[in-house]
Amino acid sequence: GENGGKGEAKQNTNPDQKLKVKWTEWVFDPAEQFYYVWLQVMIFPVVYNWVIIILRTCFTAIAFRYLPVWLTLDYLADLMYMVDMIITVHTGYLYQGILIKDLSHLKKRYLHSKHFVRDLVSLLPTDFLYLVFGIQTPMVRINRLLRIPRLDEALDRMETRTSSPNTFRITKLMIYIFVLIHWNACLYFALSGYIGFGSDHWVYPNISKPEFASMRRQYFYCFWFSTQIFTTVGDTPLPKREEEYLFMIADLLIAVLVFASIVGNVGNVITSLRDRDNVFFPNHELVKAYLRSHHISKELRQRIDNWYQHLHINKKIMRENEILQQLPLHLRTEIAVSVHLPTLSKVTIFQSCEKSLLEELVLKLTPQVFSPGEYVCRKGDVGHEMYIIKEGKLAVVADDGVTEYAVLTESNFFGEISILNIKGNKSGNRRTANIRSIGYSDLFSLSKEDLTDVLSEFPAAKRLLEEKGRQILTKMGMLEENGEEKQGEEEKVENKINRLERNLEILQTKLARLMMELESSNHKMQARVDQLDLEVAALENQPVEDGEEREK
Ligand code: PCG
Repeated sequence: GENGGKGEAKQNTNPDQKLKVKWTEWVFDPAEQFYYVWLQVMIFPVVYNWVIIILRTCFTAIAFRYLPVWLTLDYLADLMYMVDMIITVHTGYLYQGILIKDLSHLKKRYLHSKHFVRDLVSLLPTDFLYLVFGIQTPMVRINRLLRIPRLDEALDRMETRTSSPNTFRITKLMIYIFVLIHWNACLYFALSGYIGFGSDHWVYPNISKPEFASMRRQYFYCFWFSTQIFTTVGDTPLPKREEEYLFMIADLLIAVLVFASIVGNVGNVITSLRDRDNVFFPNHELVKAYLRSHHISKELRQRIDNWYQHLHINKKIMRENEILQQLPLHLRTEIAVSVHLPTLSKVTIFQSCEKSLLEELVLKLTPQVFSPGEYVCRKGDVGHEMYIIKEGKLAVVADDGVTEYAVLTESNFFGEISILNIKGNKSGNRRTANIRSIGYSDLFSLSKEDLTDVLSEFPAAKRLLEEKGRQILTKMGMLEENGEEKQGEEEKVENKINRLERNLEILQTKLARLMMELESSNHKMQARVDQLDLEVAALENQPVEDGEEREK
């Protein structure tokens, strides 16, 4: 009872006993490999019973010929059923995320569950009924079929673990259909025997004919017969008797379901494959339709097609952020770190950075692919992001579009100058150079906001980046030095004007908001005053009459 259970639980926590836990007291974690393997082992006895019991019931010749084999396998399966029950008792479960390992509790839970009843019934020694019906009735073991949920559990687990779930699903479906056809074949043979073998064209031919006597022929013929019905591809002989009609009607109804489930499942697989592609790669069809409807020039359409083609051929995954969205942040970080950190840590500037900075950065990277000849940024544009080169070559080109100042390659970065707000940068937030992709290039972009966010927490990295930017600027003579005070002055004034303009804008917005507020409170006041007026009038009405009378 309750007390006994608690007593046992206390004994378990006794340190002496803890050291040498008897194997009978072992509790398995259902997430463990052992449990998974056991579930797979249990597939065999369950499938064995599902296939063989009906076979022996209907094909009596097969049942008799291999009787010793069947009996051995029967009791082996029973043994496994028994072990399975023991393992079920010894399987812990999660309560508030913690594995319950208290054996007495687990026992009580199992004994009170529906599963226990089902498991027990499926193992009742109904074989004793052989004494009544004789050994030729394997049907008495029909209760063994009740262990099917174990098979479901095993297959479910396999489906979540397998690396090719679609193949697995189709295989599972085919096996189910095979078992169904097998049952039907057995029933067909039994019905034929009942009606009389060879008594008409529909039933199984006369088994005394040597051609149809062999057991293999008997089984294969029946299997072929029911395959024909269930796949609705072959011609089946017309039934002659009422029993045959009923059998065929039932079969054809089942065949509809079988056919529908095959079509449905295969359709699902195809859809899921297409969905996978759609998630991995942006949807080309939609874009194509859009371009067509807007009469985009052929040349541009060609470039876009090429871009898509490049993504597909080289398996570039653009939407990784979307795909991984469903994972919790820490897992996403881990994945991003293991996928992109190698690239990021090759970038010289980040090599000296702390790991935590890289981990923060890595989540904010957006992959981008540029086609040959495309400009990533143009001189004079406002900079919104910087880029890290994962793969490919890009040229820093002069305004003429031909002269190349420098070539940037793998694990370089660019575009940082215009977003860093380097003091004395004459071009402010404008790009200082044109960058053109030479071939296809794989870049990571990092937005200004994200970079500023991250760098504000890592001032050392910020200084490094700024230093490099300043070097480039000095080289190009675009850094405001003391010697160029006049120009600096101009710049300063310009900056000031810019700032003032921005302030003015902000003030204007504020003013507009205030005006709105004023207006609305005005309305409210007006309404209130009206209300008060009414109330005063209502109050005054009587006293005023009194007063008038008094005056009179
Ligand atoms: P940004 O934002 O001005 O955009 C163009 C980028 O080109 C610039 O930042 C630098 O990161 C990068 N770059 C690489 N080499 C050079 C160079 O020699 N001169 C200039 N101006 N930019 C360069």
